[in-house]
Amino acid sequence: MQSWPGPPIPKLPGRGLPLRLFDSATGQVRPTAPGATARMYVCGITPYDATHLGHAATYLAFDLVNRVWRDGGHEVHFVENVTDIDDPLLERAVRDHDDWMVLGMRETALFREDMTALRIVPPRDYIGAVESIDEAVALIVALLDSGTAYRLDDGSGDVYYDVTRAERFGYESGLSTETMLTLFAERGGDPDRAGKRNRLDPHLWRGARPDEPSWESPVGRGRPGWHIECTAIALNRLGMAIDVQGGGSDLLFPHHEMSAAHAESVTGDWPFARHYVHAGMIGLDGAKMSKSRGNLVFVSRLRGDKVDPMAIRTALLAGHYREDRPWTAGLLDQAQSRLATWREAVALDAGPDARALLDDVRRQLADDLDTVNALSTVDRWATEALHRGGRDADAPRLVQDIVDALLGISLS
Ligand code: 5CA
Ligand code: ZN
Repeated sequence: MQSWPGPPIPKLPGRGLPLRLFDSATGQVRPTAPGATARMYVCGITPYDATHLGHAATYLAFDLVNRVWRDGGHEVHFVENVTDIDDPLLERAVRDHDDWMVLGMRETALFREDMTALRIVPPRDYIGAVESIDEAVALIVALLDSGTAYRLDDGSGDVYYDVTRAERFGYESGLSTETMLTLFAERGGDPDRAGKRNRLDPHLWRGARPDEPSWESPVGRGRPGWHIECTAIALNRLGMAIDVQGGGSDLLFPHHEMSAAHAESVTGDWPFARHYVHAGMIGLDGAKMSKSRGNLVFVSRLRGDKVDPMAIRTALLAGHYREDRPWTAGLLDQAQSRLATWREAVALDAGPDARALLDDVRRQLADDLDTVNALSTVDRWATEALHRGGRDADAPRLVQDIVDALLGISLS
């Protein structure tokens, strides 16, 4: 699939620090330790509605991971998917008398525009579920051959994954079986489906149903399950022991737990990822912002209202990526005035020395992406530059480059 244009990234003097990130599997902030090329898979959108601020916040968090690694001297192989076939997309298309494929293409195009406006560094591989059906099928065949997957014998053509075959099942989320069952039922699973070996078994293949799109394959006619799609797309491009598997915290279970388990079953190798990283949920009016609830603020709507995308970016970075946090209009106002101050300061002919600022921002971001303090560090320099002045003629340009390269905020 076509990705989107990458923003220019200024090169900063010296080199950034190794990135430490909270890992859901161990419950600890641990150093990432990528090789020359860091490998990251981030779950993409299900394109049946426009990008809202919750999506944007999650993609911003992983954009910072990308930027901090690059500043540390790594290449980054970043892969993202588009779930361009799935139940919610089909339901929306039916509701609106729309063609599911055109709906997906339209919302994906809007997503690309939003990502471009927010200056998110694009993935090297941006891959749709539909275009990778053969990849998912190959994994399902391997899982059937090893007895890890099984067919229901009710004529549906459905294939399930036997979770008891995953030696370490549950290690990523660390949840009790009871909680897993609750979340599984809430998030697309079918614990009460008759004929399954275990209640938590997720489907790998959905046999063709009348009025639903389906594809011919060696496992029959139908379409792949959601988790195996992400497994296939990630595994075929990045391999095992990737540096980061990422998404919002609502994906930790079952989606990420299952996609990691699938990868581990197929390869016989462990772990799928060295860090499992999850962004907190953005809320609105006291509830998680979600397409199913409809309490949404769209990035595209704000852009349409002439809101500076850099203010959206700054507003979302003003909170820590792991915190569940509400979106408020006040956040946008604060971001706008913050940006105005920063822009005024970097337009000065000279300012206070900014080398300490570079060290501080690098240290703060390397510490589990502490954007809250990184933004305050820039505030302090800007306030000093505007009120006390400074003699360093290179400082305003350096600060502009730091804010651009590390925080992705363009002040020009
Ligand atoms: N296509 C799947 C992943 S393979 C999916 O979850 N799509 S999505 O469109 O529902 O969400 C896209 C990303 O945004 C996911 O990482 C999800 O965890 C994240 N997300 C969804 N809602 C919010 C929210 N309110 N706050 C923060 N992140 C969110
Ligand atoms: Zn996914």
